[in-house]
Amino acid sequence: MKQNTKYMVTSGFLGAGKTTSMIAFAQSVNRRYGKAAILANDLGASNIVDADYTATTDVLTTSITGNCICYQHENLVDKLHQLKAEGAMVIFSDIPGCGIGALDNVYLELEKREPGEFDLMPFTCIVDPEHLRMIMPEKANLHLPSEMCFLLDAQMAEADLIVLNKTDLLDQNERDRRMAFIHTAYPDVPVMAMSARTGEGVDEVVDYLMTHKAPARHKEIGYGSEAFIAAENLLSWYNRRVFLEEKEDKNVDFNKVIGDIFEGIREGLKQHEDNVPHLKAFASGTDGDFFKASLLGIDYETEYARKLAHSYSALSVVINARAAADSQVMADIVEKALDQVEEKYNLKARTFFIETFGMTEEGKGNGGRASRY
Ligand SMILES: Nc1nc2c(ncn2[C@@H]2O[C@H](COP(=O)(O)OP(=O)(O)OP(=O)(O)O)[C@@H](O)[C@H]2O)c(=O)[nH]1
Ligand SMILES: [Mg+2]
Repeated sequence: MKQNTKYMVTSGFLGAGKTTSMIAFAQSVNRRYGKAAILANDLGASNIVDADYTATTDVLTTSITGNCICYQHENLVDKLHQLKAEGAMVIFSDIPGCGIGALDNVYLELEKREPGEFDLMPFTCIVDPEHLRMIMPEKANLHLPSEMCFLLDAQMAEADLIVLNKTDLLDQNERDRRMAFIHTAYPDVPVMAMSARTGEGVDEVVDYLMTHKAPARHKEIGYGSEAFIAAENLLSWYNRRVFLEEKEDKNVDFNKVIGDIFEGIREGLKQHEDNVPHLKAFASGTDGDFFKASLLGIDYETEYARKLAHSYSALSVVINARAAADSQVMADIVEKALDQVEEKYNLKARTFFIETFGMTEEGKGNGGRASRY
């Protein structure tokens, strides 16, 4: 009997490791089951770090931009068919933004409108052990608005499977403490642990996903509630592609340039008492040389998934910020950080793409307000 294509959505908070996990899952499937694919989803028109980064891997990949897959069903189904036609037997995708609502908007819609077309794997929430401390009894202050706690909780409550990620950062005691908390808080949801970075526990999660089906039943998690809107109101998106060129055509170490841009943004956010759950940058050089960095908040070190192996006299850099800051404030902070590196490294910056918007900001769509005059 011909097997249906399996499909899964990962949810989770900003920077929890959804993209890294999908890559690890897909590589595990490729190695042990058959062909996997990733459908990377993000908000904004284009110039998305996650899509560029995922495309550097050996995994079959495509992306959906513009809006969350929750709100573009036909487009989602078209992309799934396209990946299926390219031989994918398992497809992983993620949801951007608040990270909730895909159970109703994706799983239940697929069951209703494309019954039997895709085998839905457990709806999986990826959890960052650091973020989790915000809602554990210690109520850790990570310099993020308290409204974010609603999202962390709702994401886990909505899931068919909770995966505690980044176990490489935890000792046994810290790991046990978090697993015990999740078990107690969400007693009906299975919990597993892994490190998408080192691969520890990834095959076990994939085996679970490959052998279980999503119940695909509505859960009441406060989607659209006042608490949800309060959290959504605080998040903003920033996407930019900027071409940085050394004015005298000299080679520059762009690892340092982008590192300095991140430090400038960190300083600006600190001054405004704002934060960025996930700031990302991607740049590609020649012959597969590329750069990818993440900053998961002003209090943490910048993480490098990859640094450039060579110097360049010019490079196109994609910067994405998923911030807990006003969109205009965020835009001004990035502008200032770019001005500083232009000066320091004798660069000329040309911006080819920029967009910035609050998640709920009026005017974000392509519509206006009727004139009263
Ligand atoms: N130590 C460690 N870091 C990880 C692990 N998984 C992901 N990361 C890092 O966490 C950061 C964020 O990972 P992403 O996969 O981009 O997270 P995400 O959930 O896709 O982020 P958004 O799409 O912006 O919400 C990156 O620097 C990753 O390298 C892990 O298992 N261990
Ligand atoms: Mg991602």
